[in-house]
Amino acid sequence: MTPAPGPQSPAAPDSKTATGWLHTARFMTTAPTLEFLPALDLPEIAFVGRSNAGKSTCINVLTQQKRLAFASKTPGRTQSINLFELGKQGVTDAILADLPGYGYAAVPKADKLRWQRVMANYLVTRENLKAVVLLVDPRHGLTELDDILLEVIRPRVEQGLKFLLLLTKADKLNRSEAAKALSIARLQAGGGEVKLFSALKKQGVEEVSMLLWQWAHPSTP
Ligand SMILES: Nc1nc2c(ncn2[C@@H]2O[C@H](COP(=O)(O)OP(=O)(O)OP(=O)(O)O)[C@@H](O)[C@H]2O)c(=O)[nH]1
Ligand SMILES: [Mg+2]
Repeated sequence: MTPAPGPQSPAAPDSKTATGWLHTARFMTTAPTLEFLPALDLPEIAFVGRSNAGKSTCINVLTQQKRLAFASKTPGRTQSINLFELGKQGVTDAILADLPGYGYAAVPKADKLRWQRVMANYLVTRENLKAVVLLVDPRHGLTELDDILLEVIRPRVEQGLKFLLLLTKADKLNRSEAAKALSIARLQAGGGEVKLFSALKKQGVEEVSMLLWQWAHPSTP
């Protein structure tokens, strides 16, 4: 039975509520492998994508903190999943997860394969995973590893996992390139959300913030 919309459904947030919520972010823990990740009963939103796609920068812009997530000096080398807590007045109500990027050419093959396994395991088994934000540089488009990731999460997306394909570094595109990148990405996102984002120009910050807020605060029937 579909519940009638009423006071139980959370109102769509205004952008201030959503951005203010993201600004409460604080470091929680770092885990080198899945066994070290704490089991949590809070909605978790994972940021994934190629090395250098702009994951850490995106998290820093959304949370308005310069160095919450580190942009690694040696990209692709980080083997850790970093968790950040969200929630006003110390009441944690959601988690952001910054995952190391994949596809960095200079990483030894064995390390690459190990990390790809860790990430696939994370995406398949993380019980409280509520949403995945896949960051893609639209100048490169989806790579083979991005496609594999989409395949890995597809069964969970079909079961309700939220998905956002975020086209980063939008400041590098002119209007027609941006429009073209959006329409291509919409075809590839399989019905998931697609948005343009620029950390440099703060483009998409409010839209993405509101989406994440809604995902973390679903209506209770
Ligand atoms: N022009 C422009 N550059 C950006 C933007 N976002 C990130 N960058 C740059 O892209 C580079 C990589 O950004 P990171 O945030 O470290 O990328 P990452 O996806 O976390 O990379 P890994 O940690 O290696 O997986 C940095 O030099 C950023 O300054 C953007 O919106 N516009
Ligand atoms: Mg990073």
